[in-house]
Amino acid sequence: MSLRIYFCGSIRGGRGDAGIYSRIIGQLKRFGQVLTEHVGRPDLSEKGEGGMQVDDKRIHDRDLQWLREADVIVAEVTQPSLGVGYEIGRALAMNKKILCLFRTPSTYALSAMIRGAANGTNVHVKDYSEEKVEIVIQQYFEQQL
Ligand code: 6IA
Repeated sequence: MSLRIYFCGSIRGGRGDAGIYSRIIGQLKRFGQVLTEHVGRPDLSEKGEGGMQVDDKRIHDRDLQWLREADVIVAEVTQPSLGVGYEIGRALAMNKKILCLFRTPSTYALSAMIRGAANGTNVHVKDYSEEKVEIVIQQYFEQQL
C-alpha cells in the first residue's frame, strides 16, 4: 500500500504561501497519497473553503482522523499558523515521522518549540530555499523513510 502523507500549511494563519504548498503537494504525490490536498488549493482563502460555511469541529475531527491514519507528516512552517503548530504537536505525541520545512530567507524566525523539537529521528526540521524544495523533499523520502 502506498505511503499516506499528511501535509500541513497555514489556512487562517494567512494564505500568502499557498502557491508553494501546492508545489510541495505536487512533489509529495510522487511518494504517496496526500490526505490533505485542499491545503494547497488556490481558491481556499483564510475566510472559508471557497466561501462555504464549514463547521470547525468537523474540520478538527476529520483532520485528526487523517493524522492518525498518516504514515508521515510534512509541514510547511514558514507562515506561522496555530493549526499547523497544533497538528505537529499532536503528530509528535502519536510518534509519527514529521518533516518541517522552513523557507529561507524569511522575515519570520521559526518558533523554538518547532525547531527545538527536532531530534534527528522522528522529527526533522529543514531550512530550504524555494528553488530546492523538490530536491529537499526527495532526499527526505529517500533517506529517512
Ligand atoms: O490555524 P490554521 O487555519 O492556519 O491551520 C491550518 C492547518 O489546520 C492546516 O494544516 C489544516 O490541516 C488544518 N485546517 C485548518 N482549517 C482547515 C479547513 N478548513 N479544512 C481542512 N483543514 C483545515 C478551514 C476553512 C476555514 C478557513 C473556514
